[in-house]
Amino acid sequence: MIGVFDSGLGGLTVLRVLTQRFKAADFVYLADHAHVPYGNRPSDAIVGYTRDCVEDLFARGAKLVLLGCNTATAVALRRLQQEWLPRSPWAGTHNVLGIVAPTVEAATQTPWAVTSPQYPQKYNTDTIGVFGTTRTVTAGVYPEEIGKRCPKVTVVQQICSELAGAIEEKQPEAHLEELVRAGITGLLDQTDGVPPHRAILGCTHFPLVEHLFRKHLPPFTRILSQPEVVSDSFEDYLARRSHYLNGDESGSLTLLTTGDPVEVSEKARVFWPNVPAFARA
Ligand code: DGN
Repeated sequence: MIGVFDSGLGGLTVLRVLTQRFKAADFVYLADHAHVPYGNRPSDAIVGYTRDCVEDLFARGAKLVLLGCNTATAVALRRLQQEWLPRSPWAGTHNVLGIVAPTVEAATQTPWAVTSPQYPQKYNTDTIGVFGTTRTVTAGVYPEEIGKRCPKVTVVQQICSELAGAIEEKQPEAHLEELVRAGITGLLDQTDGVPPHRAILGCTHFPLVEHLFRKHLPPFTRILSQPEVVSDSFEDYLARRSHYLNGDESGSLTLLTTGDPVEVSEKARVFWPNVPAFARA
């Protein structure tokens, strides 16, 4: 059984692709609506809530838990992996993974092969743009992780503070487009107008507006959307560590929330039109 955790519903974009890739595996998704949004909470609180939810998923039979949220990954993953898990009863048999590392791996994998007649002089520096929530951007995990793999790459980050909320509230497409355009303009203001070679959509809500990023970024900017890149990486990871799956998996999907399951099930349809109903954790 594989556990997927998120403070809210954005992780459903990743879960949906994972369930398509691993049809025989059992999945349990836990959303911490009792404490959402994590964005304006102190780091210790985010680490504590995330740990409680990971423990809950372990107790339900998941041996591997993916934090399907950039904010929780940015703030809590390292502390859980380094400080909590090794001293817990789950040490050695269970594991917790995040979604920043696989995204960075995909973004830095292949050599840059982009040239643009549009920017002949300036377009000679490798640049990765990162769009994310305030908390993810200020945590600085993307520049840090990209820097470890490719120190010469320039990382430009842009906070899109209202976009995740607007997507969740099903705001009109024109408003979402305005927010995406504002984000892209904010990023380009930092690069002298030169578009990045690659753009990381560093929030699990943003795949729902990937078409708007595509519309307003030039064709030579490669967009990295987490449901695909995280699922690719997860597939490689599990191929080498099948012991995290139990032998008797049946392709089940359980959706749980620490909030109100009726309200959450309704909201979840924004992310996955015929998603099964949530139950109370
Ligand atoms: N989707 C979450 C993430 O990937 O960081 C952010 C959700 C939010 O802050 N509203």
